[in-house]
Amino acid sequence: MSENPDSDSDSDSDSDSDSETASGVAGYMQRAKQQALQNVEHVAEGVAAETLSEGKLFEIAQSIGDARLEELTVADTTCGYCAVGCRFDLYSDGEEILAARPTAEEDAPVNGISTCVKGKFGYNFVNSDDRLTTPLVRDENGEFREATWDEALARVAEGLGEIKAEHGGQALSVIASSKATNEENYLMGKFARQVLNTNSVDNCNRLCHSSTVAGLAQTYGYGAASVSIEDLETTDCYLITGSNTTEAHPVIGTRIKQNVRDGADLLVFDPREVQIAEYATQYSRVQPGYDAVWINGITRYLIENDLYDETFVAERTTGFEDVKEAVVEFTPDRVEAVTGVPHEEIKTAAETIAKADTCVFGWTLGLTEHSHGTENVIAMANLAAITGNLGKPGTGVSPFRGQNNVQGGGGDMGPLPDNFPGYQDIADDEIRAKFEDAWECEISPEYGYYTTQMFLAADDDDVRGMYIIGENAALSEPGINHAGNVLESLDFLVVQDLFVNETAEYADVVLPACSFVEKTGTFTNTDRTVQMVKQVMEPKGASRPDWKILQDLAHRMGRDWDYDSTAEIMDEVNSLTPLYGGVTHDRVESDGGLQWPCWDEDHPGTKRLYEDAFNTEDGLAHLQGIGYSEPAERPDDEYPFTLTTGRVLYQYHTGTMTHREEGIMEYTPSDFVEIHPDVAVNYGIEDGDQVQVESRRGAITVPAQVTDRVGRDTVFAPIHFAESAVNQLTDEERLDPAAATPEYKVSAVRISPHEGDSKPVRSGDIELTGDD
Ligand SMILES: Nc1nc2c(c(=O)[nH]1)N[C@H]1C(S)=C(S)[C@@H](COP(=O)(O)OP(=O)(O)OC[C@H]3O[C@@H](n4cnc5c(=O)[nH]c(N)nc54)[C@H](O)[C@@H]3O)O[C@H]1N2
Ligand SMILES: Nc1nc2c(c(=O)[nH]1)N[C@H]1C(S)=C(S)[C@@H](COP(=O)(O)OP(=O)(O)OC[C@H]3O[C@@H](n4cnc5c(=O)[nH]c(N)nc54)[C@H](O)[C@@H]3O)O[C@H]1N2
Ligand code: SF4
Ligand SMILES: [Mo]
Repeated sequence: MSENPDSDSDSDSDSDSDSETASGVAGYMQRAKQQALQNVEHVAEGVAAETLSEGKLFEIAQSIGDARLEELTVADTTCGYCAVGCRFDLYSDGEEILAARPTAEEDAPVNGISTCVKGKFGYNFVNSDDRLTTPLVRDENGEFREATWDEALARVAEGLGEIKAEHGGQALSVIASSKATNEENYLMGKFARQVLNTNSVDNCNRLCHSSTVAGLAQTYGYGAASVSIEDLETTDCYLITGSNTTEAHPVIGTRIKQNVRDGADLLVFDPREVQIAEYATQYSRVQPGYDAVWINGITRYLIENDLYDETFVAERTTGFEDVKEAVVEFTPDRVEAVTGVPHEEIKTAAETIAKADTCVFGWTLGLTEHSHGTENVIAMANLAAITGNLGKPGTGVSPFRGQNNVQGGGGDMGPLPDNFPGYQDIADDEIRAKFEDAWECEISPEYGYYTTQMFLAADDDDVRGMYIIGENAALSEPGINHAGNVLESLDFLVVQDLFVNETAEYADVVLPACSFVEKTGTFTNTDRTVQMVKQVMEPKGASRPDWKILQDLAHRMGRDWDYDSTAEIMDEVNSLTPLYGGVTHDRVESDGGLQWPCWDEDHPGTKRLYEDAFNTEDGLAHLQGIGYSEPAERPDDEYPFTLTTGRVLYQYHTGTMTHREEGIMEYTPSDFVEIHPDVAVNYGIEDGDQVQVESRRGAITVPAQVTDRVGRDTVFAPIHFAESAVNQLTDEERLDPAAATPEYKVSAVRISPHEGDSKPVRSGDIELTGDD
């Protein structure tokens, strides 16, 4: 074996000097990181999508030497960051994760040998010094002290139990975790209903794609992507909107770019000229918050010019006349005045889609995180249906899902106020009876609170206690000045996490959970593929997998749970959830992933939805006319800019995982605000200057990134740092009426050089309605 892998690696020769001290496997990650950083200087996305996908770093890994690897534990597992669902082998020496290397290609249906920088390097958090290794309870002075599991669980059972006894179970709520496995999320829903007697259980999907789920469920029947990754790789045309694909779903971004290089058309609509736009056949800058308007504009053009698929509409849909009538008002002039998209671009987009044999409609949060996100999604669903782009190879709708397991854990497993696992309605008597029977409890037919509503209900004492599992609500909820007050004033709060995150600071008891490398179960990715997650390390300290913690708590609160493994939990899921009827661990393992619906043991799983019928009673897609909509808060003289918020490639959400990664922190040490160069000149702001961004709810100060990626009337800030938590600026009350999603993508703000006055230096020069 090679003790000094540098000698047989030609790809990282520039990074040797600092790594001479570290040899063998320990040096591998160090050298690979240095190499990544060199590439980072080059182009941020390059490392993720190009270098790694070319397998360059994997070649270095080869040089670790097989003999040495035998001393390590290895597990073929699924990435715990985003919902692309990349698979790879993780190597551990028992203390930390040493390397991620490609697994057998047939076992990695989505990524093959590619990963992004997070899946490849983002593991320092697992063994970081501040990992929670014991339970914590508040002492008499209000400080945390370490406690035994026995004491901590007793405190939780007592704290939650008292509220339940005094105010009823509905005064309690649970936030489940889309970071955790399917099996664990199934138990979170069961725990809420059976043990706590509340339907108020929800998760981060509420802050994310719940408007997608609502919009697609209403029109097609399933609130999920209809496509397989194969369709994404082979389609002739993409319409992508509100998705920073190369940064938020890098491996999918790479697939799309490859297909575009091979000749596919790519239409991108986004207020920011994000990197995927550089590859587009046409990029259209849109005014944030008016997506249904330009989508309806395209639909109108197609109908007026007879460019829609009449056969598909006649045979497979209802509601076409309603759509036809609704889009009449979206004339070219109106669309351009409202959204900034010129008629020429609407026309080209419509004609490109009509001409293409197949088209995929891809979107993410730019479409959903609005006070009318569900309407945006329905407008998109109408467009996909009238062009006949459903149920055939290379066609379909593809909302790129967010957290690693938000499709499965955040939806399919039913930790939801209105649905049991498999989207079975809790208000349906027959279905409720099935679960009451299986879980031996009574369940109210009344829906519980959605996450965003839980925080509002707490103002009226309708929620008094919360159990928050793997969710950093103190930073990720909208309007966190309000959310913080709620967390502070709860009668009882228990947080179950890997760290004392900002939410745990408010807790009465903190329970230490394990990360995905320390447990076994399944995740479901963005194309509905259920994949295995395998333990490669022992739990750090006294931390425990979420399912074991829930089981212990259920025991203490009078329920006799007796699962020996997550496979057993999945057996219970199979028996109660038709969609997952045949999704057993054995099948998932031997098939290398299984896509739902998978009705029974013999069913092969479903690559593509709606090949024969939609999931509605009559089997048809139910189209609905969508009228004009606009953001709930619009810019005005006082707050003249639209703030939109989101992500960067190297960071993940509130940073609990990525902030512990030195290389990542060197590259993205803080949040920032993107400001158009003309605006910067007017305000006397230079690149890197501190800028105050202020809304009606709060203010943050961040460095300026002067760039024409944004238009002149829009500013953009990421969501990754507590010091500059952008959710101080967003609004907790303006929610989508169907899905209760907040309007993270539009807030009215003003900007000023820090410590300066808020008036532009040369006021009046800014064209507020202008576009590039
Ligand atoms: N690196 C990284 N990857 C991640 C995550 C992460 O934190 N870091 N998080 C994961 C999660 S949970 C999710 S949900 C996904 C999110 O994935 P994305 O939704 O792609 O991420 P955002 O950065 O929120 O980007 C939203 C996009 O919408 C655009 N946009 C803003 N406002 C509007 C609008 O009004 N209309 C339109 N059409 N577009 C608009 C923005 O310019 C941006 O391109 O990413 C997942 N992947
Ligand atoms: N302004 C603005 N706000 C947003 C968004 C936006 O675009 N703009 N996006 C929204 C979206 S889409 C999302 S998904 C949310 C994300 O918001 P959150 O879900 O709150 O963000 P994370 O930082 O991913 O928090 C996950 C937590 O789970 C812990 N964890 C990781 N693995 C495990 C595990 O296996 N078990 C347990 N118990 N804990 C674990 C981590 O330590 C971390 O504390 O943010 C939302 N907030
Ligand atoms: S693209 Fe997503 S799933 Fe794949 S390695 Fe990166 S974070 Fe993990
Ligand atoms: Mo998300």
